[in-house]
Amino acid sequence: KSKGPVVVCTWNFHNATSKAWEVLSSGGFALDAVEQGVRVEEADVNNQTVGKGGRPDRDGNVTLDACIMDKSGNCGSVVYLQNITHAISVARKVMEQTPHVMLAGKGAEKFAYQQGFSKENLLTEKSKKEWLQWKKESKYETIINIENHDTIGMLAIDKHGDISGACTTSGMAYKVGGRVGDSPIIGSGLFIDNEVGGATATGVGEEVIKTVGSFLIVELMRQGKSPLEACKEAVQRIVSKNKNYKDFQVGFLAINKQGETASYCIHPGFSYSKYDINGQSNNPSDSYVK
Ligand code: SD4
Repeated sequence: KSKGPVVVCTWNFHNATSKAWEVLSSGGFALDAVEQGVRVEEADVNNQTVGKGGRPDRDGNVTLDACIMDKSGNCGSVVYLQNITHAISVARKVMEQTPHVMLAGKGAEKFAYQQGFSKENLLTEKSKKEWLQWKKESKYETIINIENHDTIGMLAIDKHGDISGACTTSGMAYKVGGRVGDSPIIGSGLFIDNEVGGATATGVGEEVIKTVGSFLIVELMRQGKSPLEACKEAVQRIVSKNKNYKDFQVGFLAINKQGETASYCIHPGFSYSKYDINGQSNNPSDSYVK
């Protein structure tokens, strides 16, 4: 049993863990905490990797991926969602209001409007300007630790000891139209098993999908590994399968049922934000490449 509530999220998204802690410290559920937490970043137009203000695909469309998973193993996901800021809340509606797990594109958007979400333009002037600049050369490359923050994946344990998680992103900047990353894929960008723990991922989603990273980490913890050992082994798996690992970043974050947390990544620069009874902290991640 864990020692009280705790929340962690990828990168130094301290506003997000603060919001989640508000929910947890007043006795709220982990599921509400992670949804409320990541919504902070979705709404922040200065965060160009999540929600509103996110960088577009190469055609200039901002397309969002998100998923959420609760203590009972229920999950909801949206992929290639356009014109809606809070993809995570649409994912939660998919989980709670439909018999399905995943909705894509136009169908997801239509469902969101039916659920009362409003249509918004997600492409800010800043992101539009940068995209137009990028178009001049149209060179697609993934930038390691882009501005030191990207996808937000969040894991929380509430006062009942129950675990939930959420993950939301605008994906890789200037991706091919239609591209979906790991973030909305249950088992890749996020996985929760309330008996064991949870894990979430950030970085180049293709590499995470190929090794089903978050599921792998939870299964390794089930076998007795600590969160750190499990994250390390998942990074090791990617590195051993792809000789180009020097060119891309992947970072994993995990929590176990006892409330122990850890992260590990390929390249230095990744960190995670944590909030528990001891307050808030930024936790730099150990990395495979030193
Ligand atoms: C993805 N892992 O879509 C996500 C987020 C990302 O740089 O863009 N990371 O692959």
